[in-house]
Parts: sequence; C-alpha cells; structure tokens
Amino acid sequence: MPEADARYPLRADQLEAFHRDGWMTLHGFLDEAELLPLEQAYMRLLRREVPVRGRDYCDMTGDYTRPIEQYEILNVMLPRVYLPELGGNVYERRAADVTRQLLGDGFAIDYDQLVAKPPGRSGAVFHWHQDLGYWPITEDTRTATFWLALDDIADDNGGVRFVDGSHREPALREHLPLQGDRDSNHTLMAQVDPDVDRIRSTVMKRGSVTVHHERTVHGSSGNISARWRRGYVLAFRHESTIAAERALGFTHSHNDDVQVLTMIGEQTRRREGR
Ligand SMILES: O=C(O)CCC(=O)C(=O)O
Repeated sequence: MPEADARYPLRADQLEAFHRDGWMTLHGFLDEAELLPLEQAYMRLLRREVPVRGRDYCDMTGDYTRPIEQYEILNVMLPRVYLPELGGNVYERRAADVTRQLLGDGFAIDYDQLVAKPPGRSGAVFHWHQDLGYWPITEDTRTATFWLALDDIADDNGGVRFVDGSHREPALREHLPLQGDRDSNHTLMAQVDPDVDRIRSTVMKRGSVTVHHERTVHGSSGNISARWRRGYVLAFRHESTIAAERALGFTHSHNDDVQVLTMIGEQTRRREGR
C-alpha cells in the first residue's frame, strides 16, 4: 500500500480516457509545496550545476554539435542517475500509484528525462512520433509515460499534442526521415493527417500531468511565447521489460552505443530497400 501522500485514486472516467484515447490529463497532480524542491533540482540540472555526462545533456532537435547557447530544447536524460536525491520523490511515488491502477503490479521507472523549451524558441519541435518505435523490441511493451508541467502549458509554448486513439492501431505508423535524408538527420517523423486524425492539445496548469501509452502518436511545436515550457518525464515499464532492455545494453542514455533495431528502423530499411 503506497504512503498516504503518494495515493492518487483514479476515477472511472480517467481510467476509461487513458485506455480509449491513449492518454489523459490529471490536473493538479502536485501542489506548489511539492513542486518547489523538484523545480530547484530541475534548474540545477538545466544550469549544468550538476555534471551530466556526454550526450545526456543535449538538444533534442537532432543536432548534437550545436553550442549550448544555441540549443532549441534543453534536454537532460536520466536526471535521477546524475542527481540521486531525486529518486523516490513524491512525483515518482504518486505516478507509481497511478501506473499500478492503469497497468497492474510489477512496474518500475525505466527512465526519466527533463525536456525544457526556453521562451521564443520556434525551432523547439518534437516531431510526431510513437515512443515504442525508438525502443528495442521486447515481449511486453506496456508503458505509462508521465509528463509533469513545471509551467502553465498551451500550444503557444509548445505543449504536447496527442492523436486520440492512435495507440489502438494494429501497427506502428510509418516514420519517415525528416528532410528525406536519413544520414544527415536522424529525426524520424510519423505520418499524421489533420483531416483524418483527431489531434488534441494539452492545456494545463503547472503541477498537472499527462500520461500516455507507448503507441500514442504525439509531438509538440516550438515555443513562440515569452514563457518557458518545462516538462519532467517519467516512464514506467514492467520490470521484465526493463531487464530485457538492459540485457541488450539499452538504458535510455544518449551515450549508449548499442545499435537498437527498432520497428521504425525496420520500416525505414524496408522502404529504402536496404
Ligand atoms: O516534451 C515534448 O514535447 C515531447 C516529449 C515526448 O515525446 C515524450 O515524453 O514522450
């Protein structure tokens, strides 16, 4: 039984929304007193007061070589590895309680991540994608990915948008290389048709979270506002899945040198006749 402050009983309509749409918003997930220490830790990592190794501090727009001052997105992979005091915080514990209600027992944090867009970064785009396409093939793929807002979120500061029900499609969508050149740009983009797909934005206050399924198509536009857009991601997967990933040498660090044979990679190779 989780500690009292970690309990977050879901209503029936929230459970239903996650399974029907492939994502949901939980408003007011953390209160201001709970957010403040997390925000302090977040900013220490973002300001590089805590050392982060190699590519785990990077821009997520596909360019690892750009000087930090020119980053569009400030991304920190595996913050709890670099700042162990983050481990076991109230966000982690409450999200674990929600995961248990959504997916059952035996789930743990596979990885965490900070995804920040400073004000006025129109290039801070996460192209449409399905998370599962970037991960190794495992028997059990179930995932609950939490995205905690440290700022009020809307479309203008690059809030995440989701394609409702896309997690229920029989296969992953085809992901095409951006700019048609897989070698110079490693960004892959899922095909989304605004005339057919039901695209929904997230509009939520600081302290709220979205939770999404590993197959739900999602992405976000640049930050054209004068305020920050800071997200703190936690992904829960089954302990057996995490063990299978680690056995392949896959840790979600951008320093991993394992060549992951993703489903998207397969699709791309097939399409290019390789
Ligand atoms: O922060 C974003 O805009 C996208 C994050 C994302 O793709 C994810 O958490 O899976």
